Amino acid sequence: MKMINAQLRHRSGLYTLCAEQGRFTAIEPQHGELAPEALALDAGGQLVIPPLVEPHIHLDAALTAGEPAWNMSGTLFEGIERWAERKATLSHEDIKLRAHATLDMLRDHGIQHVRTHVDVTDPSLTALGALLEVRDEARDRIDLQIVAFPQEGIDSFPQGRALMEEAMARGADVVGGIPHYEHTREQGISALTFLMDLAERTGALVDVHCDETDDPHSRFLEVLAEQTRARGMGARVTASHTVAMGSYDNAYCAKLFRLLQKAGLNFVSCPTESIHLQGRFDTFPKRRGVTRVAELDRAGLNVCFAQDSIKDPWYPLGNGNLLRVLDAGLHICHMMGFEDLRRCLDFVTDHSAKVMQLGDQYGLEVGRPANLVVLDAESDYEALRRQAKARLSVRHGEVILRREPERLIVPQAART
Ligand code: 17E
Ligand code: FE2
Repeated sequence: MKMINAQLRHRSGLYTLCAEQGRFTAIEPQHGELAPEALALDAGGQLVIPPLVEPHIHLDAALTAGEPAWNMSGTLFEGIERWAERKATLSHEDIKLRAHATLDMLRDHGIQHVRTHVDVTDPSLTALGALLEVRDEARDRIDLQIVAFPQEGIDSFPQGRALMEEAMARGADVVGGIPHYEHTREQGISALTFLMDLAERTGALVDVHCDETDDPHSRFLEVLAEQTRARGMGARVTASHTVAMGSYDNAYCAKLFRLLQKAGLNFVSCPTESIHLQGRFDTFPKRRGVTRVAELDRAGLNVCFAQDSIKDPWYPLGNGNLLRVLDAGLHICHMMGFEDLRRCLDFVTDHSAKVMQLGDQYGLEVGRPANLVVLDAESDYEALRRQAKARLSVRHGEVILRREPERLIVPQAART
C-alpha cells in the first residue's frame, strides 16, 4: 500500500505512508502536494489517523431494545431486568447476527479495535460461545477483545464464580465485574478480590463496571484502585463508568485521586449512556451522572470515551458513530476549551488503545500493522465540529471501506 498527501495530527506538511505485507515500511514528509498516482491511495490533504477504538460496548445486547419490552423508567436496574427477559430467549445465531451487524456499523465509522462485554451470568454461556466465534470471523474487519461480564453479579448470582472461571477458560480476554450491583458492600469487595485473583492467575486484563450509580456512597473504585496498586497491575486494569465519582464530594475525591495516580489504572466514560441512565432519582437540580473526565485527564490518568450501547435495554439510540459520543462527552464534561478541542481525538484513539493494551499493534509507526483511517477533515477540531466521516479505512494494508463524498443538489431557484 502507498498513501500520498496525508495530513497527520499535530504535524505540518503532508506525508506519504507505505506498507508491505500488512505493516508500515515508511512514513515520510513530502515536499508539497503530490499529483495523483495510479497505484497510490490519495488522502487529498485530509487527516490520516490510526483507526478509532471502541473500548466499551455490549455486543450481546445490541439491537434488542424493546424485545420483549422497553425500558420505561430509563434506569440501569430496569435495563438489567429487561435484559434478563431477553437473555432467556437468546440463541447462538441471534447473537451472531446482531454482533456482526453491529461490528459492521462500527467498521463503517472507522473503528477497527473493539472491546465488548459479554454477559456470563447465564448457565449456558450462550452469548460467550457466539462471541468467541465472532471474534475469529471478524478478524479481517476488527480486533475484538471479550470481557467476561457478570451482569447479575459474581457473589450474588448462583454459581457466579464458577461461570467467571469457565468463561476465562473458554477464551475470554478480560475479567469483568459489577461490584455496585452485588447485594452488599461486603459482596462487592469479595467479588472484586475474586476477579483480581482470577485475572492475576490467568494473566488476563481487567475491566470492571464500577460504581455505575449516582449513589455517592458507592466507593468500589477505591477498592479496585488499591488492589491494582498492591498487585502492580497498573494499566492492565480499567474502571468503566465510575459515575458515582460525579457525586463524590471534593474532599473525598482529593484523597481518592492520590490513590488513582499511584494505581495507574485506566478509565472509560460512556457519556451518552450515563446522561440517559443516571440522574433518574433526582428532580432539580439534576446531576449529570458522568465521571470526572477532565479532572482525571488533568491528573495525568488515562481516560477515554465509549458508546456502551447501540439500541439495547439500556439505551435506545446509537449507530456506531463514536464522534457523536465524543461530541456529547466534551459538552457534558465541560471540555470545549481550545486545548481539549485540538487534541480531542486522543479520547477515541490513543487513550482507548491504552485501555485495550494494544501496545505496538496500534499507531502510525514503521513496523506496526498498516491500519489507518482517512477522516473527512484536516484537524481534530474540524473532525469533531463537522462530525467527519471515515472516507477510507485501511487494515493490514488493504482497503476495507471506501466512502464517496455526499453530493447535495440545490436547484437554481433555491439558491441565494
Ligand atoms: N449493563 C450495565 O450494567 N451497564 C450498562 N451501562 C450496560 C449494560 C449497557
Ligand atoms: Fe457497559
